Amino acid sequence: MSGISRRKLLTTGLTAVAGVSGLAAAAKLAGRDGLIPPDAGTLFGAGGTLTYAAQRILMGHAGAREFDRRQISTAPFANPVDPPLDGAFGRLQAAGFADWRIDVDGMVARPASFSLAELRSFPQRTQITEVACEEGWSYIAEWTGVPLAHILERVDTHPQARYVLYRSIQKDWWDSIDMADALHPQTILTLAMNGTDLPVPFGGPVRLRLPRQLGYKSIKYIVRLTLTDDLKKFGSGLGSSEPDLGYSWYAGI
Ligand SMILES: Nc1nc2c(c(=O)[nH]1)N[C@H]1C(S)=C(S)[C@@H](COP(=O)(O)O)O[C@H]1N2
Ligand SMILES: [Mo]
Repeated sequence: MSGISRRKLLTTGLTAVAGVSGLAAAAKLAGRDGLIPPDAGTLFGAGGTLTYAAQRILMGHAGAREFDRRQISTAPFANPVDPPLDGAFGRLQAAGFADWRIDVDGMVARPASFSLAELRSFPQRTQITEVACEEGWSYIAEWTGVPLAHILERVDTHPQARYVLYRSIQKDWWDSIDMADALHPQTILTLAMNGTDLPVPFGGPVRLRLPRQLGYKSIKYIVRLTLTDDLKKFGSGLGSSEPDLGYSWYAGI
């Protein structure tokens, strides 16, 4: 899709949601680079562009719904990971994840590498939120971890950084979010679930939980965070591994 027709589509969609009075402001905002997702030119990106711009403009920093303790699912569903975990993961697991590290690099003043013990010593947030899978199931659990915003503050993110790329030990799984999601208080590097260490099937020892977006953006087994201003430099340039599988980069709910 060309830039012009994409912008027209975006403007049309925003008219419907923003109303005529807000149109001029909405079109101006949507035309800014930040509201065109990296996969906008793909089949799945077209719908995502409308949702992304509309949600950013209309909802700003609204949070995902949080639930009561009694709403926690008694039988949460762990989607089997694909591909299965390999020997390198097994060796780290056998050592109680003592050598697990999350490296933080890219557009930061102080690149760093954090152990799980260090992550546990940072301020924690606990929240009861839902994992909603694009395939239709969902469950509610209590998640505890370090807000990603805290990590970004520690490494002193450059003001020019626009995205956080996050990678799993499973090389096929990586993704990225914009700074609005990265700095949102509900975006946490999750270390515990329902009061115990995060179980491996749910992404333990550490998973990025992003309750404002669909389940596939909550990548398990995080080993690296990279701050960037240009997603085209990574993979096939679409911002994550999922567009290649047919999932849109932006999956706001
Ligand atoms: N590393 C990794 N992260 C992953 C996956 C995966 O296979 N590997 N699957 C994703 C998909 S498609 C979904 S729907 C959710 C499933 O989360 P759950 O197992 O907690 O239900 O995890 C996401 N994170
Ligand atoms: Mo999924």
